Amino acid sequence: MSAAAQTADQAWLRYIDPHGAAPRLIPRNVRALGASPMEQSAVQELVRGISGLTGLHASASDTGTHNELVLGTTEELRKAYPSSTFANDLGPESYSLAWLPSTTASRLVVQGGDERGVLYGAFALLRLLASGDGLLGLNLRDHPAFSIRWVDEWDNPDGSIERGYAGRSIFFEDGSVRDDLAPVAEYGRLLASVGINGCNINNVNAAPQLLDSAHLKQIARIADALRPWGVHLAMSVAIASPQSIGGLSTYDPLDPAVKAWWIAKAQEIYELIPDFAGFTVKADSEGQPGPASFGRTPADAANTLAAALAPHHGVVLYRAFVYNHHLDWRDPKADRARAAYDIFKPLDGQFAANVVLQIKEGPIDFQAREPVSPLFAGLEHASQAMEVQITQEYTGQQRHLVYLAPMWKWVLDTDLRANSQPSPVKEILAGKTFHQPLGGMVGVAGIGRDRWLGSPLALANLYAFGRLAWNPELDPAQIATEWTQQTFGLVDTVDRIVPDLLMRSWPAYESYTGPLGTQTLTDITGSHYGPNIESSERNGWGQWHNADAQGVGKDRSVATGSGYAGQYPPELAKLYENPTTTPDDLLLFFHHLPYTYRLHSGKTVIQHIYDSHFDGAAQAAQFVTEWSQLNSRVDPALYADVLGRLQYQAGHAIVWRDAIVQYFLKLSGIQDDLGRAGHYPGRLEAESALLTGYKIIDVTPWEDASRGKAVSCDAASLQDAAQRTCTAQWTWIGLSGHYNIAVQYFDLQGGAAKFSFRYRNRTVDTWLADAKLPSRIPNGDNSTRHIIRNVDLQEGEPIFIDGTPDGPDPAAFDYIEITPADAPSGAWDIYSHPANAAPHP
Ligand code: GCW
Repeated sequence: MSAAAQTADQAWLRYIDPHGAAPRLIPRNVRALGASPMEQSAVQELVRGISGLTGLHASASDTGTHNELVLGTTEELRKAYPSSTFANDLGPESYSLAWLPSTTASRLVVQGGDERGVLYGAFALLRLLASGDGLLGLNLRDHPAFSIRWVDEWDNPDGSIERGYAGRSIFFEDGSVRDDLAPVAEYGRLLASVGINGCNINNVNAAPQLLDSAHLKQIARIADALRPWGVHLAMSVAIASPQSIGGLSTYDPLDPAVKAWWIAKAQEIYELIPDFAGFTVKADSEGQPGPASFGRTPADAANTLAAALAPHHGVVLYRAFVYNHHLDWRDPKADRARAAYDIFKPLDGQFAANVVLQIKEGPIDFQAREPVSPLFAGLEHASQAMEVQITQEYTGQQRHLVYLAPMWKWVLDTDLRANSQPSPVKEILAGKTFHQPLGGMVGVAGIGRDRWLGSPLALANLYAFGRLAWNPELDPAQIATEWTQQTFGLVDTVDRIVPDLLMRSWPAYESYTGPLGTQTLTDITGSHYGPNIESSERNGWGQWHNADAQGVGKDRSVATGSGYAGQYPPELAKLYENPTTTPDDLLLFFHHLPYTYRLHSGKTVIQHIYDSHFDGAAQAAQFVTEWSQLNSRVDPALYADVLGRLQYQAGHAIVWRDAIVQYFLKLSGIQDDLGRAGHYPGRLEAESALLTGYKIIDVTPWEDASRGKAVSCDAASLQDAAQRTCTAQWTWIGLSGHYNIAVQYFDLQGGAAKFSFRYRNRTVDTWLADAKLPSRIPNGDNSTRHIIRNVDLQEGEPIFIDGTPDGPDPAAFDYIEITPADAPSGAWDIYSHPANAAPHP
């Protein structure tokens, strides 16, 4: 059985125009003046795109006609049309799109500053067509803001992907490069279409063997597949390689034999891959070996690699993600957020010219909200790239819709006021602020074989990353619209609703996870997915929020805290030093404050926590309603796929909401002004039901279950081998009427437990707990909501949940919640309709 091919058409390169809204006035003969692979890719893409979008036949031609699309570099165009004038100042990777003045011919020209510029110009033209813009009078030129526009893949040789949520690697399997690299070429198309020019193919926790000769030969094939799309291959390297695979007795970066080893290795790589982009390095971080073992600095290590790559024009992207994960949480001065600046600032000026410091956007680790890393302003003598995550490690792992472009844009626009001058991050990265030669953006993509990112709408993040790395001035909403137009075609309503959902998604996610800069509040020592508030406390990992009975937040002020605020240039340092001037959304990142502290919004901290979580979950419920309006406007399979995901998200947002709300209610002892916290009308706890077979369990962490408890049907609790099902029973004492019944159950990894809702001797609904969610024990990673709609209940009648375990999955569940069926959207979440239910007496 051959699996369906994985293609770029599954993402945004679809070239569809369901309602004939794209302009048709475009030449359909496409001719490249040069024979280079990139120009040929451009021709191929234009033929494909124009045919698809206009529904008319376009073709590649070698000979000129009177009505044609001509592609070439400035040099090629000058030679072909000596009497015409062409822009003479197009730099590398830049392009212009314009009609060639002529009275006899209609010639649209894609001019590239180089061959890659031609390719980017072709994609820009297709983007215009897909957006419905006419091409009459077209005269446009563009150039990338940054030289480095890379994606990083954290793929391992065995085919697994660290923090990947879309299946297995397109590059590796079983320790080798895959035979079938067709998806790699398709990925190259996708990357080129948004101007990404580099792809680092392996995990920064680097497997040393990938640098051995046998693997390098295989990896050269990957570079071959990417090359026609202008994407340079890069690799993560382990600093210990000279010892671990080179047979040397040391990997001390200043040892002459080690230096020689890297020089020879670079030589070997460039013989196989002449356009190799360079190395990415994670060292002295999270257990990775590094120069510290020899008393050497990151600059020593980076420069040794840089010297080996320099003759070949390669670069070293050295990650500033270096920190001690054995910090003492009792020490108020200890602070992981300080690490990058403390380690790298003193080295400023010591890095070779082809070293780029790769700095995560915030000082911790891709949380739902963090301040911008102060290191961007701290390094005045080094090129810098900002690392962001496209793969949603801490932002819902692609099961939640979270469009990250607004977050990235906020970082790019943040003015750090270095030396009290305007210095937005985007200008620092462009090398403008400190006059540096290189710089840019790196996105950890995590693409895999499951339709690239698994979730269809998550692809907007990959698209937006490329667009912002090309031009950080672009508006995330505009990018969302572009992506929607290309993905769905020009379809009324779709072009309004999809961008709207995307734009609201990050604020919603932030609202129902970690508020006010407390970071994500997820399980940071495990899945990084569901809620687990204390997992960040009392351990050395340093993602502390320091919540206690009086207040919450980490004091990072200079006066009384860790001093992190003082790492910013003076104007920002002053702002963050004091709670009254710190923006609300970062407040608890910088300050430990009482729950009763008043925010700029006028609310207390605790009331904000309650409100934001109820609002965020209500937003997620609305996403379902909004998407439902697109039924019959988008492809049915896609519609159903996204609907299922948004429904899941709405349910999981409630898990998040309830976990955070009940945790802080208990810890603070302060009631919710609106009376919601701790009160869930219509909710019938499993532990209060009449149980047959089911046993009451404590869920860990307690906040992940309603009131901390659930029921579980493990084999031992069943009375005899023949009995396979456990039952929970309640009596409905509310009014007779039609209700929706939400069942909150735990869908554990491994096994597919079966659940049924039964009443009046009839099984009304049955479903399997067969989703793939983290964790093998019942908790917030796998707590899932199933809704049975429109059930006619009579006052006083018994209702039942039956659970049949399967292997390691004990059909555990938390509660059911009964709400009137006619309540408006997000019905299960409406508090104005108490359902007057009561547990079994
Ligand atoms: O966010 C953390 C991830 C690790 C990752 C590390 C890093 C590749 O949880 O999986 O390791 O960051 O960025 O190096």
